Amino acid sequence: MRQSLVIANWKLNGDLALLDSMMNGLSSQTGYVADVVICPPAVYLAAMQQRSLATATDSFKLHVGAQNCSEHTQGAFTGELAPQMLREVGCEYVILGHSERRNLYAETDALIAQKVATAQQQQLKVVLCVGESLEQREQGQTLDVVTAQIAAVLAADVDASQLIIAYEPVWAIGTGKTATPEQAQEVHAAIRQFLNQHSGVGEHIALLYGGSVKADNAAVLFAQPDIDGGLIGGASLDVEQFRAICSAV
Ligand code: G2H
Repeated sequence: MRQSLVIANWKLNGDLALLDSMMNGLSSQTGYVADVVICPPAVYLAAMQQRSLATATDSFKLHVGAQNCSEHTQGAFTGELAPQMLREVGCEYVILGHSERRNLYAETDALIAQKVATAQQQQLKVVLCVGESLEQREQGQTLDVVTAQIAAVLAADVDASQLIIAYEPVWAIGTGKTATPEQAQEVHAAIRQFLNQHSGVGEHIALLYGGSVKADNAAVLFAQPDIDGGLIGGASLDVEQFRAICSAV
């Protein structure tokens, strides 16, 4: 059975007060089917790990994730965070290849592949983000773009079976425009088929949808056969809304 996951990507938002209210709000309810991961800004990771341990019960634990990491494990790289440092403060997951990293920080497929390889070598579970721009979708290039982004990572020294892939159409990120369930399912099915053909792992790895997921559209997206959960930005900053999304899997 594939892992179901709901991952909060806080981006450059939130503070310790939100961390407390989010963790209290989520842990006061039980019965989530999905594993729930919070990826706050990196300065809050250690605090989150302490709170996660304090609020964990036999049936529920919040998992800690980072939004980025270095492709290096040490050295003269001012401002960078190495995967094993993230591990040491409790991170299990790391988001890599987010379109904001690709577009605002000029991260290339080659760099992202290096980051994935290093992160996996340091035992982080990688959430690899892929997705097309509006222009690429309108030109019918969606599947080519998405599979090329995945192929670049598979060409590196990575364990495909340990990847989690998040399909995030760039035109749906933070815009309020969500892909329709049919559009999302079509791409997820194609990604699964591509992974089957190239690594034989398509049936086993979790594929998440991201891009303006909210409490009122989560259930119908998560009901699609190839969507195993979501990567949630804006709506993960609201305790009640995020809790409803976690319960929609
Ligand atoms: C896409 C998503 C989270 P939002 O970036 O990764 O953000 O839900 O705000 O579109």
